[in-house]
Amino acid sequence: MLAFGLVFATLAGCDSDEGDGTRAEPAGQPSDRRQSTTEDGSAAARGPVRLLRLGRFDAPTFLGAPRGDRRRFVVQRGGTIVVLHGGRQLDEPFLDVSTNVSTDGEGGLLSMAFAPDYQRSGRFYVYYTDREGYLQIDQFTRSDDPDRADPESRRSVIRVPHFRSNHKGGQLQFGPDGMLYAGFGDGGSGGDPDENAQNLGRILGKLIRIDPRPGGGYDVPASNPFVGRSGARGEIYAYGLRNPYRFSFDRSRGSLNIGDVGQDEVEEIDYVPGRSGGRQPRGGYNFGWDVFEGRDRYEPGSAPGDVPPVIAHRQSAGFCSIIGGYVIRDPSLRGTRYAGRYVYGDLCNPDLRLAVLKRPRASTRPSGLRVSNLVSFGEDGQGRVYAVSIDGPIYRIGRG
Ligand SMILES: [Ca+2]
Ligand SMILES: [Ca+2]
Repeated sequence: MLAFGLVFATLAGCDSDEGDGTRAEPAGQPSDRRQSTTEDGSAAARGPVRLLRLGRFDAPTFLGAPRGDRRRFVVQRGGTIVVLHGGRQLDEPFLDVSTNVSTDGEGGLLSMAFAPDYQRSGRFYVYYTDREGYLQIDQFTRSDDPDRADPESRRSVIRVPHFRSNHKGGQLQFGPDGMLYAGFGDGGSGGDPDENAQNLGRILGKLIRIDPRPGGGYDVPASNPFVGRSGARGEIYAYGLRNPYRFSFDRSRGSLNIGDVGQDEVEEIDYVPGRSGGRQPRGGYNFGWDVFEGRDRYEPGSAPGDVPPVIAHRQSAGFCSIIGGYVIRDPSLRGTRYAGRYVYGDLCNPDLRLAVLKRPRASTRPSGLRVSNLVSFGEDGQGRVYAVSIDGPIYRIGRG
């Protein structure tokens, strides 16, 4: 297994993938206005699908935006979030929590999520590893300036002790139901030594589903699958996960898609179809770790109701840390082979892959697009999808 943190710390040299963008961009000029013309140019709207370079950032880990908003927000590992208007990056960050953030191991500021009612409430959430060894989710509120958060508005939502350097989780997503979902790794090291992932009494190795309170903290929705079960944490939505570093909901059909980073052999994608009306699955799933790694038996024991992955890639084939992505619902990609496909990748294997998700097994193939040191995907307010490299560049998957 290749540790995520080691790769984070290893900046690759010149990246030939950058030639896939429509323009070469001088290094260190992320706010080059000409890029916005290129990246958003309507003249290119009917061209082939390619990687359109958005810019270069400081160890970016995620990209997001409020629903319907035309801006893009880039999360940077050290603790800042920057705003782009068109292709132009504003000088002042939207938020700077770098004094709270630790970048040890696989840590850092790892993602953000905007409340579904963000236009009215101004509330958003960030996920980071703090300097005391905790996984921390905070709520902040926009200031009177729409391009700046109010740094004084911080409210802690949840704080989870996690004292090893790896398997920090890191994803926040609002579901189709308006609830906040977060992914926590199993506690780190290897082989889940604390046996967290199969233990419903612990919150590590899980996806959780919570309803944040405006004043801080959260409520557990009564509809959560383990509410009322003796010895189980009511927050848990799914379990048996090793490091669900990236997961998403299909914004059209509500399906749950998880990239669960493997141990020494297998990287996997987990998939549960949504319900009618684009609603998310009910929850309660056991994705098998650490009784199973992919479809392989890993440790003795039982994993009741194990839901095996729909895609498994062996590390012997060049995979090391799978990076879950999104089902592409970008209207500008209608009629292309990207529409309705799930895009995902891997930190070590530069091929971005496209899958038709279905149970029990999905079909998958390389897209032809390649990004080195892929660390995340992102989806903006229009449903456009991006690939993020920890080396700095972010690309939109678009026509140009
Ligand atoms: Ca174990
Ligand atoms: Ca699994």
